[in-house]
This record gives sequence, C-alpha cells and structure tokens, in this order.
Amino acid sequence: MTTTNEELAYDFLDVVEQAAIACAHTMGLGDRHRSDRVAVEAMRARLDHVPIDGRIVIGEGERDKAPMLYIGERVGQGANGAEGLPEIDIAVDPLEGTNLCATGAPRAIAVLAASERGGLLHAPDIYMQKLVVGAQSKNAVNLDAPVAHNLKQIARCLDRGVEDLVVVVLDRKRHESLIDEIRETGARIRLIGDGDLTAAIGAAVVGSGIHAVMGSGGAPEGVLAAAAMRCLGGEIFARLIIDTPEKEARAKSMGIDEPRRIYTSADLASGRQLVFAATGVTEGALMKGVRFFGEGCRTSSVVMQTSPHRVQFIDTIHVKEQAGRRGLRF
Ligand code: VTB
Repeated sequence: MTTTNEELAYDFLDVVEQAAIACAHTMGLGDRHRSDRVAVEAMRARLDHVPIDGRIVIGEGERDKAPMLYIGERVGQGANGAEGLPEIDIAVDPLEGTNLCATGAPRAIAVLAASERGGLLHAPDIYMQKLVVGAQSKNAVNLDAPVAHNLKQIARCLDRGVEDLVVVVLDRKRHESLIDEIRETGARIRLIGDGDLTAAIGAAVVGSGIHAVMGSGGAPEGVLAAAAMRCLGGEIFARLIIDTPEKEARAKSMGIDEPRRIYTSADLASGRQLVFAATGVTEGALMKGVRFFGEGCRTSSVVMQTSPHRVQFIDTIHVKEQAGRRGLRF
C-alpha cells in the first residue's frame, strides 16, 4: 500500500458504506442474524472490486463456520485472478453491534481495517481485557493498576475531577465488580448493551464525552480498535483472557507466542500503512446512522490512515440511478 494507499482508503470507505446501507434496511426488524448476514454479503460483494490481493485475517470466523469473510479467505480483485496487486491483510466487522441494529439502538457501525501483509494480529475469537484511553492519558495508565488509580490519572491528564469522567463499560454480569469499583471513585459510567469498538473510537476523540473504555469484549474487535488508535493517537491496553488449555492452544496455533502479555495498539496493529474505515448504521455521536430518502441515502463515516497520516469524516449522499430528476431531498 504505497502509491495507491490513498485511493485504497476510498475503496475501503465504499466497502463499509455499502455494508452499512445494506444492514440499515434491517434496522429494528429484531433479527440480528439477518442484519449481520446482509452486512457480510454486501461487504464481500464490494470487496471483490477493490484492486488488492487481499486476505482476511479477522472476519466472521473459521472457514467451516463462516461462508464468507472467513479467516484466510482471499478477497479483492486478486482473488479473481488479477495479478501484481498489493498484498493486503484485512480485518472486518461488517456489523459491529448486531443487536443494536436489530433493535434500532444507537451506535451500530460497519468496520474494516487494512494493512500491508502481517500488520494486523491474528487474534482468536476469545475475550480480551481492555483499557482504552485518548492521547492525553495514554502514558499515565496501566492495565494492571487499580481502577481508582487509572481514573485518577486520567482525570489529572484531562485537568478535571474523577467525577467529571465518563467511563464506558459493556453491561454484562462479568463486569459487576468492575462497575462497583468505578462507582466507588465517583466517576460516571455509561453502560452499553453492545459495541465496545464504537466506544473505543469515541475515547480517542476529544469532545466525544467518553474518557475511557474498560472491561472485556471480543479480541478481534480489540485489533480493530488498535488500528483506529494508531490513526487517532489514542491507546488500547489489552490482554487475551486465556482461561482454558484449549484457548491457550488456539492462541498459539494462531502465532501468538506470549498470550498473557499486555498488548498495545502497536502490537495489535503493527502495520506501517494502516487504513481504518467505519460507517454509522444506526445513530451515533461521531457517525450518524444511514438515512434513506427515496432517491437514495446518506451515510456518515470516518476513514483514517497512518500514511499519509490523516483522519477524514465523510458525509456521502448516494443517489439511485434514475433519481435526481426531481432534485434531491435529503
Ligand atoms: C459483544 C459486542 C462487543 O464484544 O459484547 C462482544 O457488543 C462480547 O461478547 O462490541 P459478549 O456479548 O459475550 O459479552 C464485542 O463484540 C467487541 O468487543
């Protein structure tokens, strides 16, 4: 991804836009599997057009469990025989927050990250303990430090009181004691039903109203969050939760030699040339959801790269063929 890096970023933007538009049609239908399936199909179809020799490193699962976007699947024009294309590794979450989309709840997104080959960790689909903070606090926290210490440090870095902080935590039984510890500090909490990746992006953007994300979620989404952090300057501190010999063996078989160490974004997404693209499916603070208006639809996305280093918020109006004669009403 050298000379064509910028063009590829727009290709990847198109891929996440199409995935978001497809599953946004299923918003509120109460069928998360269907929402996920249409996002996967749309993403897969659009990836076919991208001029890369692509390989899925994080996707919908192992080959025997996922018909499309499975780990190891070749995608892009290279998969259809085109030669001489850049070799790119791809991590996808076609619909982050399937339940959010199925219920019409906010902050579902379609996501893709890409790197030159070898630049994204092959994370097993297990839980990962995570601490995500923005650029200002990243040198002052430690995944193994007590929650109260980290929150005090974040508050100091952000020049405010601990009670002024907002920490996002997935609303899960396994987080009961974490939530108690945060409450004891006086910090504010936003419990979310799903979507810790969306929250992680927020933690790295000043003004989003999120100052940290804590707790455990999916490891694959941790790698996607790491790619976003590399672009945004925030940081993720993470450790795989390996509580059975099977998980240990799985991690090892995926090339992870030190499964119990603390990873940062540079370990999880080590690529020199990273691209991260996400489009809002349902309403969110950073990205609006997809809005349909008869003649087409409007999407709100972020597309970011490490080289050249830039972050773009992109608002796209997609006009249906034949439409536009009456003028667009959006
Ligand atoms: C989900 C999802 C998160 O992790 O919670 C998942 O909402 C964790 O799985 O965004 P559980 O539902 O078993 O808790 C994420 O996918 C990403 O980390």
